[in-house]
This record gives sequence, structure tokens and C-alpha cells, in this order.
Amino acid sequence: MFVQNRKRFAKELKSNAVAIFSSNDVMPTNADGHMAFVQNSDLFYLSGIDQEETILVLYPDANTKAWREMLFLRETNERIAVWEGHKYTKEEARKTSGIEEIYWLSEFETTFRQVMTQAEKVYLNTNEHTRAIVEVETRDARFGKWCKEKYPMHRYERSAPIMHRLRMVKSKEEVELIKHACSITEKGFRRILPFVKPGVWEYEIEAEFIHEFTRNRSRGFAYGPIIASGLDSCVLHYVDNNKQCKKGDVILLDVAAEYANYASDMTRVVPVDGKFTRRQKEVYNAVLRVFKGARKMLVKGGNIDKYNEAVGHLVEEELVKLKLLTMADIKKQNPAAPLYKKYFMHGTSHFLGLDVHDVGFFHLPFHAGTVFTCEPGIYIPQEKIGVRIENNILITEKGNIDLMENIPIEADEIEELMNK
Ligand SMILES: [Mn+2]
Repeated sequence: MFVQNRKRFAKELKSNAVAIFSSNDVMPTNADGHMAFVQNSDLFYLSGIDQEETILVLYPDANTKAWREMLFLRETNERIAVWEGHKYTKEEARKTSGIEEIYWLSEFETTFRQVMTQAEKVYLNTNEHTRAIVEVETRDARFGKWCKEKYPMHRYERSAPIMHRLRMVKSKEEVELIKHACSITEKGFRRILPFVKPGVWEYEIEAEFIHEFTRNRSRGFAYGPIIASGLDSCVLHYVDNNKQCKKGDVILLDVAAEYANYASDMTRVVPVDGKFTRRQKEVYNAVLRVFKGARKMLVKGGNIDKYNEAVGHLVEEELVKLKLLTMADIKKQNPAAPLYKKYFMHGTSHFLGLDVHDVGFFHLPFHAGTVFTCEPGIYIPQEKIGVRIENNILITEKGNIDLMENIPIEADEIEELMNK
């Protein structure tokens, strides 16, 4: 998979160009603490190396064959082995990445200097995710500054647009990994259904999920889990997960597992006492109809603006049935600020892959091989009912496949499993 990924990337480069990718930093906390390491997704996509202080250099047109693909690793020693544990040996890195030329980091500057005497263009990697707020300088950014200062006369190019195009279309292998992440998420959801009872604490539900994820070889949550009961089911990014769940309330669960660095992303809503009230079920089924309608529209050639507009109309219809809006209100509304947004204020879909909000281009038509989330919702704070239903959908040549089709979604099935 990583060999193929590099081949695809190399094809997109201009002639006589070198591209450099750096791993992420190990992020500090306090004192001598640090956060769990999270690899740079582009470096991982192109090498499979999940280790700090790694540099990947790709120079497909190099005359010197050894320069076409090079990987620089942190040199391990007995002390590191004792204190931090195992790090990649050159042989292991070769096996994982399929790259022949593996060096220690100490050799980087001299090797890179030689490469730069021949390469004319340099592709640097920047975080160009549309929603990224980058306050902390990344290793990629630091390298870019260093490189431009040291080699000011080269022509600089951006890797990000290439990476976004490549990563938005998943290979068979990637789809299998996302599917596997979905299947672990399913196990977690099935585990908590009979566990949820009035009086349970939100963090206890979180603990059940992580137990199931970890024992299935997931490294954990694909993103900060949202376990939101009662009024907080209407808070889109509630992550406190510290309340006791009360009889008569719903719990919104936006929780999913990662597997092999690939994310899944699921949302379900369950009644605390195992039985939805009539009104809760009405809202739940309204969102479920919107979900099913939206899912049908995730097909090759689709357009995100038209899709969002169409989903908006489905939500409008349901809001009228729920007596939250009237047709008269809708006829008078400002089309630039439709009234349904009061109850459904977020987008319906985002790209999914190595990152939960994966990279990709929304201005391009939907591609076969893209995995989208489908996650409509209706939030009614005055009734303490927030419902979002979210599955992960693979667009194919002729339609789509719901990668979470095995995860219980019908209200009746959820109730049944809770009362088993
Ligand atoms: Mn999502």
C-alpha cells in the first residue's frame, strides 16, 4: 500500500523535483511529560512509519538511483531501548515502508545538500486543511523555513494539494482498514447497549467503549468521545462526559475507534431507560429518515452544495412534521439563512480516512473510493432532545456502501438490545 501511495504521489510531481515530509513532533505537556505521539498523516500515508523524528525524501527523477526514495530515522541505541523501548531498525523500516535507502538522521544534512545540487524544485508539506487552526509550528513548517533559508534559489511548490487529491480516494486496503475500525466501533456500541441504565455516569459508558476498543487492538478513540445525556445532547462538541444519566433522557454517543491509524466516526442516540418516549422516537425517526435520504445522495458525481441543500429540504420537511416550523414560515424565510439551521446547524458530511476530518476537495465532484460520513441531526434544547445519526459511507462506481450497516440503527432494535 505504501509503495503504491508513493508511486501515485511521484506521478503528480513536476520534473526534477524533490519532496520532503517530516513526522509530527512529540507534543509536551508539563514538567517532563508529553502527549501520546500522533504521526503526521501524510508521512504515514507515504511510508507507513509511525515514529517520531522521521524524514521522508522523494526525488523520483534523481539520476542517482539511491536518491529516489530515502528515509531518515532517529538512531536508536541501548539507552533508548531501555528507557523508551523499541525503535525501528533499518531493516524493519525497509520492510514496513518498502524503501531501500534507510539512513540515520545524523546523515540527513550532508545527503540533502548533495540532492539539492541537482534538484530544481522542492515540494514542501503544509497543513492546508480548510478548518485547521495552526498555532503551534509543526516540524514540516520548521523544515520549510530552514530549507528556504539554506536554499533560497530553488523553486518551491506545495505538496498539500496533491496529498488532498490522493487521500480523498481510498485504495481497497484503506477501505478494509476503515471497515475494521467500524467493526470495532460496532463491538463497543453493542457492549454499552445493555450496560446503559438510569443512574449510570457518562464516563462509565466511555470506559466501556475504550475497554472494548483496546481489547480489539484499536489504539483508542478516533477522536474525543462525546457521551452527552439530557440537555447536553444538543451541545455539538460536549466532551465533559461527567454527568449522571437520568431516566427519561436520551444520550447522544458520538464515539468511534481507530484502527491502524485509520478512523471511523459513529453517532447514535439511546434512551437512558431503554425506552424512547413517544416524542423522542418521533425525533429519532425523523433524523433516521433524513439520514437514509441523505445516504442515497452520496453517489459518484455528486456536488457538496447541492447535497447540503437537498438534505436541508429533508430536514425542513421533518421539522414541519415535528411542529417546529410551519410551511408558512419556510415560504417567508431568507434563502440565504434557512430556518432549519436553528435545529440543524452543522454540515451533513465530511471526508474520513487517516484523519477523522480527513483532507479532500469539496469543490470536486464526489469520487468513487471516497469515504464520507453521513450525519444529519435535529437538536431541540427546549425539549432536551438532541439526535444525530452518523455512519460512514464508501462511494462506489455504482452507488455506495454503508460501512456501518451492521451497527444497530433502528429505534426498535436499539431498545430491544438495551432490554436483553
Ligand atoms: Mn463526524
